[in-house]
Amino acid sequence: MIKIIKDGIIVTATDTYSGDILIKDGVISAVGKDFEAENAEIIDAKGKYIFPGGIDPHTHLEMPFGGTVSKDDFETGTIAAAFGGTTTLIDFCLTNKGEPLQNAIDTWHAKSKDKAVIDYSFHLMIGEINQEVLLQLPKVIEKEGITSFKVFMAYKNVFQADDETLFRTLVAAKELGALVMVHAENGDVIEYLTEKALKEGNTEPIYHAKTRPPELEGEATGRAAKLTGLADSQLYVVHVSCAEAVEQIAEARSKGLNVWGETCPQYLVLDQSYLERPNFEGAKYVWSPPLREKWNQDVLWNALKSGQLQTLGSDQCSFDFNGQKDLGRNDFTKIPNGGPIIEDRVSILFSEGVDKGRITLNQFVDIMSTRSAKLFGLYPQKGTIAVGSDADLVIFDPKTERVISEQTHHMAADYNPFEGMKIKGEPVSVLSRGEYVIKDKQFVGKLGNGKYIKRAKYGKQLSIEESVEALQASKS
Ligand code: DUC
Ligand code: ZN
Ligand code: ZN
Repeated sequence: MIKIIKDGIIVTATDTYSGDILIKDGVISAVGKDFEAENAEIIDAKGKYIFPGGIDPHTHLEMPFGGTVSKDDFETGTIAAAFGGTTTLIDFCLTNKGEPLQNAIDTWHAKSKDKAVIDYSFHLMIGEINQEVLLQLPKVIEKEGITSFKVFMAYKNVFQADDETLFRTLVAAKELGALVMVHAENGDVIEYLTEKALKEGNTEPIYHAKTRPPELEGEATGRAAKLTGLADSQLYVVHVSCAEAVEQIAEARSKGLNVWGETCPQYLVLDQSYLERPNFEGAKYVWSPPLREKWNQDVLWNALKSGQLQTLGSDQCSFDFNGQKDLGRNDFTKIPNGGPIIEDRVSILFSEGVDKGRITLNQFVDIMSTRSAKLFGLYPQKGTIAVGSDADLVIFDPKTERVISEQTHHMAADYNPFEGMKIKGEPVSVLSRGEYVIKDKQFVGKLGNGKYIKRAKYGKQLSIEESVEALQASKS
């Protein structure tokens, strides 16, 4: 079936123009003016923006964490993502020390393949690195198309890896063509500060922030950046929350290092004072790194605008307030970290960023889609509007006004951290490979229609033909 999206304002990371998009066999087959075709479905997009589908580079769906499992899975999580204008996500596959990496990857395939309604891929956590792990990595890259590895510098005795592991991962990634991602906080010092806080009887949610000060994020970010320089490798710092970390990334980049940074909507619009909300409400706002003092928000926006930070991830890792967050009612260290963000990532960036004049429309597309496609080996199959690219498209009404609420969101979690926030702009329809997932604000997709995407190596773009081949291989 041929579809023609007519008279929309087409926006990419570089251009804005009005025109038509012709979709055939799931890909964009032409972009131009006044298209007509027999038997084509015509979609009127007058007055609407057409964006490439959003790419969320950072999610944790149905992930075991803190004695529980994150609430949104590949069904509710990808449906909510689609409502919000995201058509591809990259989820973190957690590994267990001493077990074959393939076991973890198989576990992640099993929980995603019959549920996802949009396309997805995986990053792989590296918790240890030894000869056995090194021997498995080429297969992870070649067979699975997993070209990004995640190292945790925090969560001592759970996920945390030491500096040797980080350095060896950086060296291996350089050789193999992968991007190393870090959760950058100094886990050893956090451990000391949390033990001290609990010993002194300080158990409320605000102590989560007080025991993870910004200096520890800045220190870990700087350390990871320096090790990257030494290994002549490449680094992507996830969920940057504060000025101290931005400074370290900017310094590394000024020296020409391949260091990239991501922030998240929560750090752009919420702040540390939310953790002090009464009746344990502060637990809804527990993330690691924690929310920071409000002035950091301007630093993060400026870093997105100036390009020192390049992407926006949701760090989607949702937990119910009742029954999950309250595991930590008497001890802030037991509050599962994270929140439901996946649905509002794109809208918040548009409303607070473009509508309020902090970033341009083209920067918005780059931050919410294109740059992640380029960094994570999805481009040009994903992340742009071009002939041959997947028809992953968002028809977006910039004029709608709405209020974010748990009452109307599509995530499974029982609260929304942005409750009551006024938002300008909303996706009206969302297409994944040419098929509607959201049509006129209604979900019309199908569970399992989302495809696993194998990604190209770092710095190496697949040609459109190679992308199509890879996609066909993943279908068979
Ligand atoms: N931080 C969170 O807040 N949640 C999931 C994992 C993480 O690092
Ligand atoms: Zn993290
Ligand atoms: Zn995360």
